[in-house]
Amino acid sequence: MTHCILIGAPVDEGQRRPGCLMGPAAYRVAGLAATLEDLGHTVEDRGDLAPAPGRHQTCANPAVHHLPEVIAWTEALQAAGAAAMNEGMPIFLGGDHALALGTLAGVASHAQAKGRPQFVLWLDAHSDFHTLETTSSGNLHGTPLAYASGRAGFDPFPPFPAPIPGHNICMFGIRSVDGAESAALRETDIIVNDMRVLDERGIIAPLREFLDRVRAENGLLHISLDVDFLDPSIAPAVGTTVPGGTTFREAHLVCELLHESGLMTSLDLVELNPFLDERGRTAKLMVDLVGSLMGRKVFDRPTRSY
Ligand code: HAR
Ligand code: MN
Ligand code: MN
Ligand code: MN
Repeated sequence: MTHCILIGAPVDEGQRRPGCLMGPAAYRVAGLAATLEDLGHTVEDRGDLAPAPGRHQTCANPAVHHLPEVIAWTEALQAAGAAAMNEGMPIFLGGDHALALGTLAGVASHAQAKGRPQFVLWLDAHSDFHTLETTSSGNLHGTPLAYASGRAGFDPFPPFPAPIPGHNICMFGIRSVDGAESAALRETDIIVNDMRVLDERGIIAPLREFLDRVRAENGLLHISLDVDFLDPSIAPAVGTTVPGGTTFREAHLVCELLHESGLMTSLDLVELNPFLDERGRTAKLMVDLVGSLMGRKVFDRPTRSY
């Protein structure tokens, strides 16, 4: 039984297609709390965060937009995330992926305080590895993993509290990486399981390799689930669809294995844009995936080690 702490993060400023701010409401309407309670967990919904108004930070890249607002979200989410980690498992209801600038900062500072290594599983079509200097879209939802890695190029942001070593970061589902991101990623030891890897090896073996390391090092595991990890044919409610994503069963299988591992300590649900949904099906699928992550199974066979 887990104490699940729902934290709404209606961040819409990290990209240019309005609607992600409706994400937290859509997860609530789709029955997230009841899904968790039916699985035997306790749920505490802390409502939606409302950050202090942005200040007046600027940066040299003129493409970057909504910088003060995103910095304000980052500060608010870092504080809320670090606090929630002491009390249960935070589930951050996004909101676009810029929210992970703050959630990663919050969980990493908590891990540092506990003297445990932080690991990150990034389930996404995109590598989100731009800095303020390299992004050409200026959309800050494309930057959180660069920030969490401690890369330079985030000057107006608070310094990332405890940069996460590349080898502790594992991406899954990747199929859209910009040139500057590729070049920067090659200089790291971040594990990039792009769709090519998953096509060749399947999704289980690379996932187990990573989870084995998290377990062996007694790590904390943050999972960041971007709607566009899923194929757009099953999850249309996202502004940045990329064909060739994971299937319904692949996604559930990842979640089921993660549950069996018992390793997840925090979770982001990001990029849901309910304005683009079809009768709530994407919101419902995301809630069902959280069900799998938190223990729902078709048949309750004795659990393997995983
Ligand atoms: N790399 C592109 C950019 O920086 C697209 C980033 C899209 N990111 C998300 N989240 N949708 O993964 O603009
Ligand atoms: Mn705006
Ligand atoms: Mn993303
Ligand atoms: Mn994405």
